[in-house]
Amino acid sequence: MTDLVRAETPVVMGVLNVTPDSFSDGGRYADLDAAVAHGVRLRSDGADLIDVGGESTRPGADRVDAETETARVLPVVRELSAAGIRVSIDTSRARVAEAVLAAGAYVVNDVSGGLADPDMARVVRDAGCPWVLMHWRGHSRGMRELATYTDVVAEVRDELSRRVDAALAAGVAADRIIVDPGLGFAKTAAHNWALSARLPELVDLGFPVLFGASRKSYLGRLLADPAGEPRPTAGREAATVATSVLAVAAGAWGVRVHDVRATADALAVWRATGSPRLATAHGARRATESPTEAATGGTRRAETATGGTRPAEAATGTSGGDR
Ligand code: PMM
Repeated sequence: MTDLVRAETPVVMGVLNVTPDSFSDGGRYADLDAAVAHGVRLRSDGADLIDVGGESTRPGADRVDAETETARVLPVVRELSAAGIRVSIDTSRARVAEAVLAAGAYVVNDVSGGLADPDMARVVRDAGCPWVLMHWRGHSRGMRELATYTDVVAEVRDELSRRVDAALAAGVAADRIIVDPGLGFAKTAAHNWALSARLPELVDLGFPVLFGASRKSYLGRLLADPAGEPRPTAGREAATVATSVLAVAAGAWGVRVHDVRATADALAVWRATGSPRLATAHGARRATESPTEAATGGTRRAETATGGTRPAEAATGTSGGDR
């Protein structure tokens, strides 16, 4: 099998949450057959990797214990892997990762970037598997209070760089590491837009960058109705596709999405057009325009309709409970 970390074409990771409470697909794939069938479908829609998660990370979510998490994900990973489908395990627990790697998982997707469980680096090093180190500042319950930055892009970059150093010091090979800005994790909508706009600064770290905007609440806020009501998750697909293609054009290695077909189709168009790259963030944006201003541009229509400021607030506010 080809090494996905070195893939030359953008990697599409399809989301498969076997949880009762994830913000977009929670409760839909709790049954094993339904979960496996959905994973197979995501694969045939064009996913390179199926990201199986057994614990919701939505803001404010309570944790489940390791046994419950393992019981949710293990049979799904086993069946998908046996069918020759590459699976990543979305966990921040070493015990869960170890059990699921033994059942055939290919990648560990750790939303805590190795911070939540000190044993994770050993498990990953011994398995020799790719490890997604996502930017994280704390568990879901308290993450809203941790969304304070002076320069979010510089700080995310520095904090990710420290996680990479810790992984390397623990013996993880450099060519197994993937980084991720962690959109919506201790980030407001304005922080997410800044990270999108200045993604090349994270690409400059020299590691593949995974980008996970799919259906997140900042897209719902951008597309708020004239009364300022965020667009529900089901209506955020076109915005997801747009942010994902822009991320790839800015140098992202891969994207993590719920609707694989839509993003895979859009990336096929991007490739057929010669895989155009955006100019660097610094050159591409007008010097006077902040990422937040750029983000609120999409709500101008709604602002005109209401004459108020609520849509702009919606575009810059803290991520809500649906992430
Ligand atoms: N987002 C969620 C979960 N896991 N993993 C990575 N690497 N990056 C992300 O942005 C990310 C993630 C959010 O929850 P969801 O599974 O309901 O989309």
